[in-house]
Amino acid sequence: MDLLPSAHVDSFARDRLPADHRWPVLLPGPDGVRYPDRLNCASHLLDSALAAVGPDRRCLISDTETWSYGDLDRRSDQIAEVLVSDFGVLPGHRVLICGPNSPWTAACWFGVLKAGAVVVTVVPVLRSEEIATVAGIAEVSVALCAPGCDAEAAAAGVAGMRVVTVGGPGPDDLVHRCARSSQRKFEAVQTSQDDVAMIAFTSGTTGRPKGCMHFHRDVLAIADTFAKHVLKPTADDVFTGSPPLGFTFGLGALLIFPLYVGASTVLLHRGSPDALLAAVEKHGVTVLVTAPTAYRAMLAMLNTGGAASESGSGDGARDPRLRTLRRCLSAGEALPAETWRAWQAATGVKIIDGIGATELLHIFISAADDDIRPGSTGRPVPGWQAAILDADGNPVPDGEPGLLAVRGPVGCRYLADERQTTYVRHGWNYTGDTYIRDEDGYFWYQARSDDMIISSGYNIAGPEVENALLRHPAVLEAGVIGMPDPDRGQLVTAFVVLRPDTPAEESTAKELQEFVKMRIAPYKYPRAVHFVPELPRTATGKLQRFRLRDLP
Ligand code: 3UK
Repeated sequence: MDLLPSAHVDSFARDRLPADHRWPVLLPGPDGVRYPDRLNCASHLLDSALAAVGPDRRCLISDTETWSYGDLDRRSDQIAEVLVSDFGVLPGHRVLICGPNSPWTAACWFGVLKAGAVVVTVVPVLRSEEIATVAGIAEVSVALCAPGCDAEAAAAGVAGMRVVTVGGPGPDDLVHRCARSSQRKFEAVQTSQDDVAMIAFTSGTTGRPKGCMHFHRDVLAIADTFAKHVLKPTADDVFTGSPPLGFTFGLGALLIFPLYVGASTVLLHRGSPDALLAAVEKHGVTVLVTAPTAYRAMLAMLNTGGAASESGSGDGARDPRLRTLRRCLSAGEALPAETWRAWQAATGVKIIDGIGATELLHIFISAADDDIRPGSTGRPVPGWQAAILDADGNPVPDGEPGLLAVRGPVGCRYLADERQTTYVRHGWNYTGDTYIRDEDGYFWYQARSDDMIISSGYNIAGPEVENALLRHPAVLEAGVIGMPDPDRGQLVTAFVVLRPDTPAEESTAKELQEFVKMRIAPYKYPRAVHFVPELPRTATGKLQRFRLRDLP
């Protein structure tokens, strides 16, 4: 791969890129977008926004404070200066950021990049052992930690890693250091567009985390593809949502995309469904970003006279608290048609579903407005290509299930990891999902490829059974897996969270089984049904199907 001259003094990241022949094919962005050779994505984003909307425009909002674009620019300059002068951070060094969604966490992201360093993001709930793994792989020199995360980071005991609190009481705290720093403008390091800007660790449900390396230009490419062509935000939008800034879904949708157009973003410490509803009302939110489970949980809380179940379709009464909502985005897991319809009935808003991956930074298949086909993820985002292939790289005919393969302006580059050869094959990124493409070019999610259930010789996609269960009004959440079975190989087994007023008894299980048989091919019905108080989920909200096996 011909890379431009690097501005990194420490070449750690570039030295650990996969060998040339292991890269996927990269496509130029849509509309002939070309990025300058020297590009710092942080200063580029901020300078463009400042030029477009001015320094006084509100940018980051939390429950206690509001920062303008000028505030964010100034404080991220100070952070960069403190990193360089107090901690000796050099271009190319790795700086870990661990904190809840907040203006200071966002400012750290910009400050680290302005200093030319590489951001390593993690979700704030990580424990010391997990931090130790990630910080060890990325050889982190400084960890910027919100109070609450600093103890875990210190306990991680990573050699050579200095832990600095952000928003703590001591005089060594980053916020205090910033207040003491010179008020001069920090000249952002003029990185190369293909210098590594960030290392994002996969939220993968099993195994050792993989560090995904993304360039400065990649950060802009996700805005120039998905945000510009599908989400289409404007400067008047107010964003909020639940995904952490340490997860690329949240980083893109709650920080990059609003700043790309000069909009504002409400950063919530806790993005629980009730907190989201409250924030939408309090701040007049127009763009809401969260995962399918949270949309279902919010539906159960809305004042719409129960428009959420199958019977209550059509335009029910709309909850006045959500009247400012203009756009809703869902990713992380498949969005069932039923959830989509219930949300539209309750709010009037058509949720934009989109599949993204940490390896590819953000969303590459999606649809908005009248292009949406409920239950389908959508079509390739402009700038991206998607295909259904078999393991040898041959195309699978439309209408038949196969492996989802994609390529676009961003590609998978694991940090020194052999699993690169599993994710990237034949020049394509294989996401690990089984999909069907229909003759209109729409992509329909089936299951994670390793989650396909094989029972008595039939292939059954767990999510299809889950979606059928979710259509029953008594079902809040459902997870379906294949349990080992001597007769059938695997037994379709459902784990169900019931609404509080429904009895967890044999008759309910029978009713759910009959309900599923009436809606999808009867051989797919769950032969075993277990009622559980909640489903196991990752820090990023994904159902951990492998953990269901240990539940009964
Ligand atoms: C699954 C979906 C069906 C799918 C992510 C938006 O989820 C993100 O990244 P991860 O690395 O996981 C990737 C995997 O998650 N998935 C995500 N979205 C959907 N499945 N429909 C969807 N809409 O298995 C994929 O391979 O945690 C999502 C933006 C950035 C992200 N990192």
